[in-house]
Order: sequence, then structure tokens, then C-alpha cells
Amino acid sequence: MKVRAAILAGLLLSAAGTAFAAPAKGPVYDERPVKIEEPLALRDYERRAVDIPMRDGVKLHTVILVPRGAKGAAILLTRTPYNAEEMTSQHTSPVMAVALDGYDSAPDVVTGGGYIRVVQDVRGKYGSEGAYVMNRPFVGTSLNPTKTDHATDTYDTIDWLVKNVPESNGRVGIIGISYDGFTALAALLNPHPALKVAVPMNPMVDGWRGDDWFHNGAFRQFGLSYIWEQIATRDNSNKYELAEADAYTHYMKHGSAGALATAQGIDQIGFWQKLKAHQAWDGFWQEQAMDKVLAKAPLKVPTLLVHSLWDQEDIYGASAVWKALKPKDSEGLLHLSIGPWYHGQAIERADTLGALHWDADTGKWWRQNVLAPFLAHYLYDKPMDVATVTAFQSGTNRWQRLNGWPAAVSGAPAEKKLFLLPEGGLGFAPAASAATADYVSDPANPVSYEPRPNKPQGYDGNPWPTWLADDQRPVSGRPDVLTFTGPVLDKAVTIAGAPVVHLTASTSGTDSDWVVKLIDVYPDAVPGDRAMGGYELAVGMDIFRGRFRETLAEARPLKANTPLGYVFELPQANHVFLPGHRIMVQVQSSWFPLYDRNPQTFVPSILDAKPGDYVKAVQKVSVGGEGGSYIALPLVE
Ligand code: PG9
Repeated sequence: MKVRAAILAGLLLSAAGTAFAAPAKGPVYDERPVKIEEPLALRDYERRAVDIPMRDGVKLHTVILVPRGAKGAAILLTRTPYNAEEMTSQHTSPVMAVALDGYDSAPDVVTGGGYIRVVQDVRGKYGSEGAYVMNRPFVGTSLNPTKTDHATDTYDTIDWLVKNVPESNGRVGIIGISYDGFTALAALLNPHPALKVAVPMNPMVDGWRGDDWFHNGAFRQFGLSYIWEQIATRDNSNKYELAEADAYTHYMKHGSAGALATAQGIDQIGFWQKLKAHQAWDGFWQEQAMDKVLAKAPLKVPTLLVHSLWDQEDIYGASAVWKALKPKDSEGLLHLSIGPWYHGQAIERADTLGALHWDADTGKWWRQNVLAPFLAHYLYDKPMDVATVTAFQSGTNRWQRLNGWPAAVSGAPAEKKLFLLPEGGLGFAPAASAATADYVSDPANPVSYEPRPNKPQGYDGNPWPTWLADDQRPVSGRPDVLTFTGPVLDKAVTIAGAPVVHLTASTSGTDSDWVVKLIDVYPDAVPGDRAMGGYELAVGMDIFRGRFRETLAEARPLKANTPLGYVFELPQANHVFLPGHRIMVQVQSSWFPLYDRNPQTFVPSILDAKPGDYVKAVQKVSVGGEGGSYIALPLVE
């Protein structure tokens, strides 16, 4: 045994080419060496941590993992506020794929492609110097008085990397999810010539229209903890902890989100002050919306946008960028992938989404058949066969290769009106005579977005990532949730694109929220999947804050007790309502605590509403006659 061990040790040492130095002499009675040397030679990669200088002298902390023996390897870069050191050492392992096995990296693709992996802290976060500004707006806008932004920082970083990483082939790709999808988009502005490909996944694009901070003007309260943890300290060490076991109670306790923010100390944070000052879709949001920013110049870098159909955080961004850039993409550089995923699930195991089963690991399929070949094509000149749009169709649960979106290979979808009808009906023909469906919305008893107790936002063992795919039955029976159900379908109804809500409704208040859900109701018996019997799966749902019905740019009171029109898009869907299923629509006026409560009395700032402003309101939804409510479905024949 001893001889074998000695031979093995000798082999390892000669393979690694290094031996450990004799320990420096330590204190008299201590077995620890003065300085420990890690067994680096046993790693299948080399780790370099560098501080790269930007044009203004600020240094950005950057971790570079180089596969051992790499030569002519392309670089895959991610720029993040989430801690570059941690993201590159998720597990203690000498194996690069294991070290990267966590947020953002798609380690199977990274190591499978022999890439050099680079992760950088954005300025002001973790190991990087400089000031931190949330989703730092761009130089040249009125929002950024400095000379640096994520576009210049990416340029300077890439410039340094191609000159200082000798194992590289001089080509760089940028990839990232959410915030890091936003930084991947930012790289496309005046890009460095070595940037050859970008993959923004579930990118944050417009914080007001439908990504992290607001949806159509309704404030997403979980943003408070994010803002606090992200901005209070460089290393996120100040945590936002809830004293209450149920987040519902926590957010109710203080009344408005503004009062809660004050109690939590969040008033100290600059971004919160900006957010409070810009509760409408004004210049502040429009100037930094990435779809608008990028639409100003032609796309120069091949880009694969990734959209998740059940993205609980940034369900708006990817398709907004697609819509803004695709018509101008004369060179065919822009591609889109649409998957049946929660936020970021494309790089995780994805054979299920909550109770839903896709029969195969859709994340793995997409990485092998779309992501890996797309990157290898632009970074290593390998051939690829990736369609302009690769979309997963839920219901039939199959991948489609499309030449546009929203479009089938054979053509664009046509609008088909789905009418809300009296007595809880739903159908493709309107009701002739005027009628309303009524309910009382009480801010003292708001509709919970998921069954209580609500967990704070988070990923570990918590239902947050999958809540958009939750069964809607728990709220169907509430008297303040209107439910409209169509007949059992005898043939499939296929939709591709964004259903558009055309709601006509009155409120006894002077402001109101409207939540509309388009739901697929499963038959009572689902062969092979009993848990899905009668399941109410939302294929698209969103909220609209009534005060913005005339213009998103300014809040205006509603005329009480008067039927008014509200038009807004639901998120993208690519779904087949199968024969035997039924289509359902739900309407309600609160979605708590995910969204702050509308006081239902018009006040200039809902974030500062006072307890006396919150009043019950009688809501009447028009379900027939002229101006009856409907959803325009993007129907595919
Ligand atoms: N959705 C997160 C976020 C992005 C940008 C701003 C605020 C939050 C994220 O997952 O990164």
C-alpha cells in the first residue's frame, strides 16, 4: 500500500509539475504553516483574479477561469452586481464545471465549449471600485452626468481581456440573466470589435412597463428588499429581514409601501428616492428603457434574446427588445428563444415548472441545440442550424422553429376577440345587451397572489420562482374575483403572441387596479397526471393601474361610477388550449403583497397614501352590449 501511495503521489507531482515549498518556520508550538499553498495543480483550470482599470481609473474586480492547457479559446464574459468571486466558486471543487455550477454560467456549455470564463463585478459592487447606480443609465442621457456606463465599462474590459489573456482567440461573447442580461444588452451599444456574440437572458429592460419595479404603474413591493440589500452596502451585507412569518402581514402592517420603506430605513437610498419621484412612465424610465436605447442604432453584434414564458421577474424585457430591434435587423443578427421557464431556468434543470411536466429537460435541450451551437458559431466559426426563433409551445409541449415572432412559419397570428359574458360566461360571440359583472374590492382584504402564508421573495425552497404557474383555483371562489369560463373545447385554440386586454369597467372610487388573467382549465381527469385534474393554469396575466389609462406618462384620477376603457397587453404566450380544456378569464383589483394596494381614492403618490385614503370600491365590469369587455387573442389557425 505504502509503495503504491508513494508512486501515486510521485505521479501527481510530476503531472502537475510543481511540488510544495517546504513550510516556512512557524511559531514554536503551532502546526499551521505561516502561509498555506493550495493544491492548485490538481485543478482542471487556472483561476486569475484581476482588477481591470477603466478609462476613468476605476478598477473593476474580475475573475478569469482558464481551462488548463487552453489555446485559442474564446472568452465568455458576464458582468454582474451579484459577486464575481462567489459566482465562480459555487462549490469547492478542482473541476471548473462544478465551480461554475450556479447562477448565470451554464457550466455544461462553458466547459463543453472550452471557453475561458470571465465574471466581473460591476462598478460599486463587491470587489469593484467606483459608485453604484441601479441599472446605471447611459452617458449622454440626462440621467448620467459622468463619462462611464455599462457600455464603456464593457468596452474597456474586453479591450483589456483580449490583450492580457494569451490563451484567448481574441473573440468575446457576453452572456447573463436578468441584471446580467441588462449588462449584456448594454454591451451592444458602441460595441468593442472583439465582441462577437451576446446572449441576454430574461434581461431587465424597462423597470416601469413590465420588469422588476412596476408593472403598468403598479409597484412590486418585493423590490424594497432588493433595493435595500443591493445599495445599502457594497457587499449586500445589510439584509432585509421580515419579523413576520407571512409576507402578507408584513406588507399590510405599514399601509403604503412608502411608509414601510421609511420604517425599514430605505429612504436613505438614492435609487428609492428616484423611484418615488418617478411613479409614472416619464422621461426617467423612458430614457433608460433598453429597447428604446438600443433602437437608436443598428444592431452590430449577433444576439440571442432569451424569454421565459413564466418569468416572475422580467417577463417584459426580451420581447420588448425583439419588437424594437427586429424590424431594423437587415443582416439577420437577432435571434429569439422562448422557453417554458421561470426566471433564469434555461440554465437549470427544466423538465418541470411547479406542477407542470414537460416530459423532457427543456433547459438541457435548449442549451444543447440552441445556446451551444449559437455561441460556437460566432466564437469558433462552427456551422450552426439555429432558427431565427426557437419557441416552446405549451399545451402540445414541443419546440418550434419559426422565422419570426409572433408568427408561425406560415404567417402572423390574427386577432380573435374572446368576450366576457354575463353569468360568468366566455365566448367568441358578444352578448347583445349591456350587462355588468360586479364585485367589491376592499383594500383591507386584498387578493393574495399565492396561497398564504406568503414567503418573502427568494429561491431556496420557496415557491417564488414558479408562482406564475400556480393553480388559480384557490382564488376562483373569492367574491372579489370575477371568473368567466368558456365551454369545453371541441377543437384546439392556438395562440402565439401577446393577448391584449380590452376591459370596460367602472369603479365607485377615483383610482383602481385591474388584474386580468387568461387561464387554461384542464379537464377533471388528466390521464397519467392526476395532480393536473381541473388545474387552472394562467398562460398570461398582468396588472394595470387605472390612473394611467389616458397616458402612461401621467397619473390622472378616474371618473367615479363611469364605464371607462382599459387596454393593455398580457405577457407573450405560445400556447394551445387543447380539446377537452376550457378557457377562463379572471378579473380582480388587487394582487397582494406582490403589488402595493391601490387606495382606490386618487392621491398624487400611491407610495405615500395615508390609511384614510384606502376605501372599498364597487367595481362593475361591462360584459355585453357596445363596449363589452374582451381579450384580443393572437390566434393561429
Ligand atoms: N430581476 C432581478 C433584477 C434585475 C434588475 C434590477 C433589479 C432586479 C435579477 O434577477 O437580477
